[in-house]
Amino acid sequence: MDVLRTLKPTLVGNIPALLIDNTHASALILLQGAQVISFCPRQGQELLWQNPQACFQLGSSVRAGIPLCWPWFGQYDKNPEQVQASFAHLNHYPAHGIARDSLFQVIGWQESADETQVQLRLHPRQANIGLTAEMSISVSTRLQLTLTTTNTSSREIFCSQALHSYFPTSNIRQTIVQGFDNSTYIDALDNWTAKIQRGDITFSGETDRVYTGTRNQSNIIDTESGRTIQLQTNGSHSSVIWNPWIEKSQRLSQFDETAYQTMLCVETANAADDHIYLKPDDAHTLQLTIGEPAP
Ligand code: TA6
Repeated sequence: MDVLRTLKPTLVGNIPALLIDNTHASALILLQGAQVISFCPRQGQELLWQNPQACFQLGSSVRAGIPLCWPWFGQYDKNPEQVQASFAHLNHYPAHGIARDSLFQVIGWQESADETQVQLRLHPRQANIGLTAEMSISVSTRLQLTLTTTNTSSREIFCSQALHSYFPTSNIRQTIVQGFDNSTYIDALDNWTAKIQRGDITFSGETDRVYTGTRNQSNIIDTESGRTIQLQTNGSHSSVIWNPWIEKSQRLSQFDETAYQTMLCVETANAADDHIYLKPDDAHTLQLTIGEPAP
């Protein structure tokens, strides 16, 4: 890697990583899963939830930052039939797919006065997945992830995916998520029943919902601190909102049982009816931009 002023290779635990440090922000990216685990604007605070219980062990998924769910989201057998059929020939179906514990290669990097960019590519070790994933990450005053999935096979493939973003909050009970009013959601905690969201999303218990038909902007508002985190998306019309609350927190790996109080997941997805259809050589791009509103 040519020496760049703002991009340096490093290790987190035994996982190869990239540290980006420019005039706008700093970021830490695991090559495993192309997983951003920290993004801190120079003029602001860390925008991704920091998990003291996270384990950084090569080959095992890490509960922090923005895990990549690919080429299926969630439990494989809860996906649409076409997605399941596209990977029926595999013999291993980990939750949230195979990307988040797989090493990506660095295929490009650029720096300018405005941003530092890096491109990472996954060639799935099971060559017969038939897809490649490329993640472009741009660090400036905002963090931008662009995930491109390409069908490199000779067959049609259906897949689902999510950028499983963990965000910090002072107090989950004083946190709202704007941008989903009147959206339909599937409630994973109520037999996958379809419901309608009325007003802002608030949290008073375990929450695990797939919102479909969503628009491309949402805000996470920590009313206790007055902080807003803005999410802008392209190529996604579904979002997953998750907080494990008390009981599930006691069962989760890499998770302190009180941590539910200061985190939430707002996941930028192509899940449920918003899954992706790719003919041979087709590509789909999913983009997420995370930042704070201009002062
Ligand atoms: O995105 C929500 C969800 O599917 C929850 O059901 C919960 O399982 C969460 O992801 C975390 O999954 P993980 O496999 O990272 O523990």
